[in-house]
Amino acid sequence: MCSTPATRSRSWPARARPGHAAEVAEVAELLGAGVAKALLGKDVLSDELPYVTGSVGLLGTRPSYEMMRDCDTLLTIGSSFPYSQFLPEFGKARAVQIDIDPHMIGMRYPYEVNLVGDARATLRELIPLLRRNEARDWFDEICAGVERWREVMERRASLSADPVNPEHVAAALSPLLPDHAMITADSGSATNWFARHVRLRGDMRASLSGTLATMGCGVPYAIGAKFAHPNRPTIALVGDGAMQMNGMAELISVAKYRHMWEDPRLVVAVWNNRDLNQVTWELRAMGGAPSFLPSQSLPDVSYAAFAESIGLTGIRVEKPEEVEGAWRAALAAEGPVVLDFVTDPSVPPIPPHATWDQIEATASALVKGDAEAGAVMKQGLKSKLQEFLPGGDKG
Ligand SMILES: Cc1ncc(C[n+]2csc(CCOP(=O)(O)OP(=O)(O)O)c2C)c(N)n1
Ligand SMILES: [Mg+2]
Repeated sequence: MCSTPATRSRSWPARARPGHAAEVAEVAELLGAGVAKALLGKDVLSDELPYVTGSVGLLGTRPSYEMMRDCDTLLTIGSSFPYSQFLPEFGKARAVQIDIDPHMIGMRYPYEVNLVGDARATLRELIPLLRRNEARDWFDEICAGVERWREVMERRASLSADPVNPEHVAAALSPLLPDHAMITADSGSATNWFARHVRLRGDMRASLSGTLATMGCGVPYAIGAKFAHPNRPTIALVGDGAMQMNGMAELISVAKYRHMWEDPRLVVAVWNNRDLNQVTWELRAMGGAPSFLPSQSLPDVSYAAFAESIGLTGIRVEKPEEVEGAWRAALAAEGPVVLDFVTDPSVPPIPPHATWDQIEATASALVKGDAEAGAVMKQGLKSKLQEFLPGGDKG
């Protein structure tokens, strides 16, 4: 996606509270800008708005990446998003920052105008000073990129895998999410699928370990969310490594406190891929190192059977066609449910910029004797191919 130099454009990651959504949307519409969100701010603005490009960063979307790359102006609202390689190149965009914390001012980008204040109050004072940008070509391009990305994501999620495509698990949840749902995501490959496939809307809330990216946050965050809002359904998206680290023990707390919650629904969805998969991919993509099975592989534990053993409901899902029904059953249940999705570890979380270097590094890891080489290569190419299909992302 390209903007002409003459096009006045704005893009910004945001970590404002949902209460600021109306002002953020008004500014975007006035300026003909797109909005990218740091992961911790995913619930600030609805993913259903056509100009919301989704998450930004390594776990982000291609439209966010392109918008940051090509914009001529950056407005950052309440964000400490630190990865400057996913912001506009220094000196390329003129930048304005709004943050309530003066320590954040100028930390991540050379901002020309720094406004210390509450996001909503500051935007309210800013809005009357803005003129509507009549040139809508940049805005239209953003919206077209978002639409194209959604189609690519749908196709990726619909690919077959062995046995269940992990992207399909997240994609199937998204349209079923109840209003007022609260979602927590652990740190692992499923964080990618949460970032890219789960579309938040209305007053849904979501959180994860945004700064530390620690494993093990998913289930305890969900328990905390239930205590904060016992009348809202909660869904935790968790890897099997995190379950083995502490999530299974946390289920005992779920069993203990479940009767204190007015809305009984707490769903713990496990991506059971028998692997510390996010790191396996980091090793493959960044270092070109083959996956080292003794440190990466995990025992196949029945999370569903464990749930049943402590009085919760457990459902093991081994076939793609069972995924949607399992989500529906869990979201209609009268108590906490553990969904044990047996997913394929060879589906790659391709980064939003997917350079040839990274593809080559992946390939070289495979040549060096990765145990899953064949399956990985097949799945990676299948996924990448989706971006080049008609209507797909050509960039
Ligand atoms: C406490 C902690 N230890 C290690 C890491 C590094 N790390 C990030 S993701 C990951 C693998 C997570 O495995 P799993 O929970 O099975 O999820 P998957 O990536 O397989 O979906 C590891 C080891 C971390 N972020 N936090
Ligand atoms: Mg795993």
